[in-house]
Amino acid sequence: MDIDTGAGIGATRRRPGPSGHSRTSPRRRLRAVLAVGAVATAATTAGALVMAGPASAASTLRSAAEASGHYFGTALTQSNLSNSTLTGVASAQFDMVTPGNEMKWDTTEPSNGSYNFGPGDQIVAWAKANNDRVRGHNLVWHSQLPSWVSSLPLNQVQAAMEAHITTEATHYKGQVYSWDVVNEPFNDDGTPRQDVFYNAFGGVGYIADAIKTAHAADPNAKLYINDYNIEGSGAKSNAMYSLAQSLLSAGVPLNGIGFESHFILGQIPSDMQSNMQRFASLGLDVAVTELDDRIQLPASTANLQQQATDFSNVVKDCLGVSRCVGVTQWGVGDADSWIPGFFSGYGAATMFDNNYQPKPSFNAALAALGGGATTPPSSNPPSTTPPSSAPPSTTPPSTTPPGGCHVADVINAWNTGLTSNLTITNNGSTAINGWKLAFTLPSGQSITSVWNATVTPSSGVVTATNLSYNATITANGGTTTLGFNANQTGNAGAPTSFTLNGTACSVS
Ligand code: 9MR
Repeated sequence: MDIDTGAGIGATRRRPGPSGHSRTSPRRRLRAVLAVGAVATAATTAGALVMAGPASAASTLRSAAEASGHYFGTALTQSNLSNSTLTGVASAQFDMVTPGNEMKWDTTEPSNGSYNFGPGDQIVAWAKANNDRVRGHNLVWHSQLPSWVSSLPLNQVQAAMEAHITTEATHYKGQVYSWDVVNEPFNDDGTPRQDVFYNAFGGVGYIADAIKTAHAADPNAKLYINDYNIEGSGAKSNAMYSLAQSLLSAGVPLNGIGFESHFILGQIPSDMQSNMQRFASLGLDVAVTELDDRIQLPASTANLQQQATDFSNVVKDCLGVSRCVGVTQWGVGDADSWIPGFFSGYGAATMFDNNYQPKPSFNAALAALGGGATTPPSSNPPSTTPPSSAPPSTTPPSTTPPGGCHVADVINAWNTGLTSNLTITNNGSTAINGWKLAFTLPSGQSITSVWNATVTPSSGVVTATNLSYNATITANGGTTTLGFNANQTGNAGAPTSFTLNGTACSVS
């Protein structure tokens, strides 16, 4: 990515690094348990473990995406593969893998005619072992391009480009779902990037040539052009649209457009769905290929809620376009993201924190896919209401709700943590104004973050107290939701009982 023009914010360059394994948590009741090490089993296991009732939705991104014929992917690098915490989350949550760097020209053909597919092969082997597909990334790009290519006499560039594409696409023939054949061909103003390929061909003719060459090598791979800052309409998106139109009318076997989607918090283009739809209407697949949503650090609770809204919106934008095949996040967790290394002062851009704990954006993306909790934390409260700054209600808790209360507890667990989404129902005939929900966390669990409530203390017998905006739970079946992330050391069980304002609730 050209950082100076990327996503509208200046930056300094540097670079980051990565981090288990999921397994099933024994549970009873209404609960989705996030599985599992071997992804071969993740989708089915997660599905099989989900109990009846409103939370009978898929509990992982991959299973929820698959339920509607989509995928949910991640980028993985070679070094990621030695981090078992990271690979555990990756195998449980994602079913499409994009090699972060391992299929780029500087790795695969560092010198003219000398190929190295070892790193890419490792990623492909991991993906296969985990029942994942692979998005090949990429064949022709101005960046991560070895200097021998950019310093070739211009009349030798076409032959070098075609040889590179043919050799790499043939090596991975039948092993990749798609190829980003040409990556980032436009400047932000919509003019073509004048790289060595453009210069050698005297224009954008290299793009058609590259796609035809890739098609000849691997006729079954879906062939994409991939770029950033084309998610909403505008000059760059228009330029991509015109290019796609002309390629298709010339019979070039272009199959799809990749929308990288490196977003800034709160800045998801409102027309992203309609913009993707116009490409789809040309007969192309579309995909969100490198999603992240960067936050100025430190990230506040309100920021994380906004990020949840952003992820939810992007997922919905994709699901709203019938030819949108899937969403890929760029890296498994915040610790793996390129953002802190490239955009000084920014980070927290993914759905999993530095310790691979799911963030509100995970719950929101899962809910947008139709999985997980029935009421995602992202939808309550609205993003403009920062839960962190909302003081706990001073309203004294009302008395016992006649008719009782009910607590539904949906847990997503993995080997070192869990997310609990709680729905309180007031079955009484009078409204509750101000509430305290008390419960005992199983030993080894310690709450790390909370939404829609304050919780104290963080372990043992804890009390969750309403915030000002959700003090009232209306009568006769009114509900409110809250949730928390917790660390755990092997016991991902749920509290066995809950009391609301001192009265025991039924539990499911
Ligand atoms: O994630 C990749 C990072 O490790 C590399 O340092 C960087 C170098 O350009 O490329 C990153 O991935 C890029 C992707 O290949 C194309 N779109 C922009 C991504 C972020 O820079």
